[in-house]
Amino acid sequence: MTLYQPFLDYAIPLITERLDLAPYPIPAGFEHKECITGKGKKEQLVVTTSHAFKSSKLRQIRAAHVQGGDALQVLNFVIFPQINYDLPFFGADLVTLPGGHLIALDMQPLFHDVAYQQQYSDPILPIFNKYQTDLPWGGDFPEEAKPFFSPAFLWTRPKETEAVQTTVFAAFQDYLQAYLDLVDRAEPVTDSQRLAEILQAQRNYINYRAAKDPARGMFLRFYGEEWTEEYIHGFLFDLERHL
Ligand code: DBV
Repeated sequence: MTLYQPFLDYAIPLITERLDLAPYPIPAGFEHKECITGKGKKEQLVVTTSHAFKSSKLRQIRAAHVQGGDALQVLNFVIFPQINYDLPFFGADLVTLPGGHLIALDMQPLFHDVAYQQQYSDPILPIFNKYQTDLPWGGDFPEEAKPFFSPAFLWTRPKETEAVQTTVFAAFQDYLQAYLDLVDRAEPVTDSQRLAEILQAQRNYINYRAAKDPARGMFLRFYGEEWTEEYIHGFLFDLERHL
């Protein structure tokens, strides 16, 4: 089973069609990594693949896809805008573990003022509302992560795999399309004060995610410390390396 492959198979052609896409370099050793976990009958191949692109308005569009059998499927898909745009991040964390499914989808904001919400959250709220009944709030959520999410944050723990394949997949498509609509409308920022605020907000977000990556433990177990830390800082959340 590869639960999230259809999500990638949807996203990559869509961004190819809608953006002036170019490849984004993936450091050697990170395009494809595998290991075998467990012993005897529990032996399981775990494959992690990476995908990355950029466009004139988007600094990095990247996906990390972990495939390790029925009880381990992850697609973490994040879009980091160029630092001269005040666009939110597109953040999708689609996680299937032995304990169940955990889904996070959002346009993660740089700022929290009313004007920013009107521009970047309000257009998403109708989509969010459309899925609220079928994909209700998932409960327990780290307090310190709250500043990084918008009012349209879809956080849910579907009981059925079928709900992931149908409703979550539809929500992912709607959120990604709506994000690309925001990108279409975005104009570059030139005010130096505003540019400094954008850079600070991007660094806060990316440094938080690199520091608190919930996948760190999993990657450490599979691939060791050196690979994991370089993957996190040199690919998944790499802004500091490119300033
Ligand atoms: N999460 C990532 C990356 C992943 C990834 C790069 C490549 O940011 C996977 C893989 N997320 C992943 C895994 C788990 C989670 C959980 C494997 C399960 C961890 C475990 O239970 O062992 C949203 N993701 C989570 C959780 C949240 C998120 C809230 C629950 C774990 C927890 O309580 O911390 N997405 C995540 C998050 C931000 C975000 C915290 C913050 C800005 O954008």
